[in-house]
Amino acid sequence: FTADSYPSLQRDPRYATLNQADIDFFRSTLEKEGGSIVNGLDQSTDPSDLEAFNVDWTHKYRGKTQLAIKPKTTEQVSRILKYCNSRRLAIVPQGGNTGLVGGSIPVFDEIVLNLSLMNKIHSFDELSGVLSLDAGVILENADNFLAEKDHMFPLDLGAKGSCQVGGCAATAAGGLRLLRYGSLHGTILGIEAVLPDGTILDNMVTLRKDNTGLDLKQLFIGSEGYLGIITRLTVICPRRPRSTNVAFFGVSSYENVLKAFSESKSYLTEIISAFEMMDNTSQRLVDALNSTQRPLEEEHPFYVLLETQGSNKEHDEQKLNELIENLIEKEVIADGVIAQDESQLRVLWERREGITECLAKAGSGVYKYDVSLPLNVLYDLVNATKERLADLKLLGESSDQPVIDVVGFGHMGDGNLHLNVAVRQYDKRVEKALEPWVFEWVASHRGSISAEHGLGLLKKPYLGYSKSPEMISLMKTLKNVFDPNGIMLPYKYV
Ligand code: FAD
Ligand code: 2HG
Ligand code: ZN
Repeated sequence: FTADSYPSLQRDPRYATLNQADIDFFRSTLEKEGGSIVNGLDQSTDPSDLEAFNVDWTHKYRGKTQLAIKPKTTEQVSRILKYCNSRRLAIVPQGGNTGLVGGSIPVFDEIVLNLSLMNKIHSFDELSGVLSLDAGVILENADNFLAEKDHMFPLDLGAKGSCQVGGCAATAAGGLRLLRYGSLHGTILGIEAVLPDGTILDNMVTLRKDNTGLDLKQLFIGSEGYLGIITRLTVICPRRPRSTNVAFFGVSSYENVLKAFSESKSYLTEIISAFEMMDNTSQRLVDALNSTQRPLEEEHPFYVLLETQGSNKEHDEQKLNELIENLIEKEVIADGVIAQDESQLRVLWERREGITECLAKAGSGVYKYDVSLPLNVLYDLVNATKERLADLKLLGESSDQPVIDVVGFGHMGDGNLHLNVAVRQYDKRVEKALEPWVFEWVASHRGSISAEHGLGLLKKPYLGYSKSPEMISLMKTLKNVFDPNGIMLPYKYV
């Protein structure tokens, strides 16, 4: 995707075009305090240096920025935004660029404001578990830091080695253990953000409770950079569990996956930390690219990865074993294994966390739909999608059929399905067959068209399937209050 392939998207002429005086301003603002820029207007800059800022993780979207700015301090962010606002230069904030909805790269020539140099951990209070850090800290680095203090970051996801805590906050990322540790809307206690006019909003609260006026930080969590730049966060972090167990089940039907979920919650109550569902197609894709052996000998239509985290290994193992005996006895699961050590545990998680990467390598493109649905109809969407694509003769083995596979997996414990359609190459016929059909299907089953990945460019036209006209209108009013010149995240979100 480039903007040229969507004629309905036009560069907004109200935005200024970058010139040499702008570059001089950015350079003088940044370089003396350790920030940096990648300047495409300079003939000596290798065009490939800007490539990483212009292309998204899925390689579906490509922008044409001529400038990436990497500030080092909040004050620099403030001066840059103030300048861009006065000049009406459009901006796209960028964290680790792992987002899956085309939000983190420019559509046209927006300036990329990349947070990667703002990567300091500022403080950690071992008694309260409150961590204070820059937005550009990589999630895995934050968690490794906390591991040394016997704590953990309350969010974990497959992109942890690249995504930044600020990017996670900006997308309200959900991840693998939301069912246990809750949403970032609850665990982020404070935020420092810079508004488009340069105002620094210091809301770095370290208190669990703070009922003083409107909770403005919540507007930034999940705002995808639409209202301003998140520069710092405070996060409440739980103790690292002393015992973690992982089981992997083969299940004969989706109905039995639902039963297994209900029984697991009832047996494991306080120690359940993840319940992830995967269909067999997803596991075949993992087999094709992953050298590790399948955990279960036979193939099953569905698989479940179940994790417990607690403080007493013996107690947790006993509970898990009892659950498995019960599930096998009732024929809810067909087969199952429990990881016996840390390396087996990692192998089992790789079967789940590796799906996205394997999908990306299955063909030359993937259409991704991240939706919330009532659990009883969650997998019906995958079946309905397969039927539709087969009826339209788009799914099949011949090389003129663009769709290779339709895959369903996700955070079952949170009612979150990841529907993925892997294609030999991106194809307008597939896109037309799926959009807005998928969103209509989701809305008609009272679901949400974005469970955790956000709206970005992909879902902007479809927000009306999940939000009423009154709510969308209020969002636009708020946008005008925060960003009257509309310099942040143009062409996307709402
Ligand atoms: P980016 O991709 O750089 O940006 C995302 C959006 O936030 C963009 O709109 C950008 O403009 C904005 N933004 C970024 N930083 C800031 C900031 N400091 N201030 C304001 N706006 C900002 N998501 C889940 O929810 N759960 C998962 O389990 C999950 N697993 C993933 C697994 C893989 C392999 C991959 C590739 C992605 C996965 N994601 C998942 C997608 C998810 O959205 C991101 O990984 C993460 O939240 C984005 O962080 P980032 O730093 O890469 O942000
Ligand atoms: C996950 O849960 C991520 O692994 C990515 O949210 C989902 O690839 C996807 O569709
Ligand atoms: Zn996910």
